[in-house]
Amino acid sequence: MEAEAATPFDSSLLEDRFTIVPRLDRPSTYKDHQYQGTSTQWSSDLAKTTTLYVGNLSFYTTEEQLYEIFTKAGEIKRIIMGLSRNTKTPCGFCFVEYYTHESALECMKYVNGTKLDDRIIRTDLDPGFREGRQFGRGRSGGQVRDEYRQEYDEARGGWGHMRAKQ
Ligand code: GTA
Repeated sequence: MEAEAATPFDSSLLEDRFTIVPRLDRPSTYKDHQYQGTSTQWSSDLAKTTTLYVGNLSFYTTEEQLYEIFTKAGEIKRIIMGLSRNTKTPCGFCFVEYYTHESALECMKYVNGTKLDDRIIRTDLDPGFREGRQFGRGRSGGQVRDEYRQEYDEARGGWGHMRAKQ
């Protein structure tokens, strides 16, 4: 009897199975340095929050586009656009408030990491919006991380502020 030819081993199957995928449904280690409570309070606020911070947005993404994508995770109470402190124009982030904590968790699982205006957006659980938090805290009025950005990013205002000064 003739031996059956062995099926060639496809190593890519192994890679697919064992690649470690970052968990997108967990909050980051970020803590707002202007938050008034302790780290424990921050964590317990996150455990029941209905609010998300959304980062890596294009400066050109509109509130209407945000409603369209974030409504997939649940009914939205309000969206607060992140604005440059100086120009009062969008600077690449926003807060999304849902009616329920479950919607916020759904958003972390299914909207986090998706593409909007060709950018991978990042959502993070947030203890809740307070007046003033909608403004960038960078020296130029935009987001702090944009000041340190090394690469040119047209959809986020071009060069980072610090780089532009070099
Ligand atoms: N829930 O991840 C987040 C998040 N981020 C990044 C900003 N916000 C967030 N909220 C949640 N999760 O209301 C919120 C803030 C605020 C609004 C705008 O968005 O709570 P911002 O981005 O302009 O300012 O916030 P923030 O958050 O204070 O800046 P960040 O990135 O944490 O920076 C803190 C410190 O680290 C600063 O002292 C800065 O000098 C330094 N730093 C930051 N990035 C770099 C870098 N790449 N290199 C060197 N130093 C850096």
